[in-house]
Amino acid sequence: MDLTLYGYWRSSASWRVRIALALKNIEFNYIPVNLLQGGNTSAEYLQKNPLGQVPTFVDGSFSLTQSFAIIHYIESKYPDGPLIPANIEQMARMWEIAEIVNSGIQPLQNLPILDLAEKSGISKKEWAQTVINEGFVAIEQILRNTAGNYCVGDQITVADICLVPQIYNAKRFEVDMSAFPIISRIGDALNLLPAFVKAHPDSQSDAVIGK
Ligand SMILES: N[C@@H](CCC(=O)N[C@@H](CS)C(=O)NCC(=O)O)C(=O)O
Repeated sequence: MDLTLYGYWRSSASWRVRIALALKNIEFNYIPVNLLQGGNTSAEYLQKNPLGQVPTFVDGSFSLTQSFAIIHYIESKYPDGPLIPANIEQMARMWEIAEIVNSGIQPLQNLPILDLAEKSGISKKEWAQTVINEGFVAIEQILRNTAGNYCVGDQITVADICLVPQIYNAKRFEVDMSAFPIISRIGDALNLLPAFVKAHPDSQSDAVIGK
């Protein structure tokens, strides 16, 4: 097997790539990078990922970082079971939702930012709840017009791939999900699907259950 994913069980960006691979039934080697023990800042790992983040995806001699770039690559190389709608308006809407998570929420609730917030006197929980709530209010509003079974109609897309890990984080930080009925309904439906079960943090070799 020539495909390798460097990830961390509870990293939402790694989780997105795992979901994409699972939905397309693509097998890969999984190499855990322990973020809590600084595995992402070792000299060896920084050669693969200069930002010192996960995921990193390696296909033979081709190495790639950034979950969206990786998912694009996977989608282009393995087009069966498309994760991006063919309809351009739906595609644009999908990226709109995905980017709210990717740019508007996830980077702001990353470990180093949570540490900074705490040093500035705002608890990690309050900070995370604020940024997740703001993003989810926007997404819930968009979903009122776009959702079918999933975020954009009935096709599972990159928007759903981003949403599921973000809901997990929202629950970790005790965000009141009753304000987000469509997000909750879609998340519940997706979490029952075998690909999402396979990609879940608790199913990974580096999972620390009960944390
Ligand atoms: N935009 C990047 C985000 C990657 C990212 O934020 N990874 C986090 C885990 S979800 C990470 O490695 N954090 C460790 C750190 O920043 O020290 C992507 O989509 O791949």
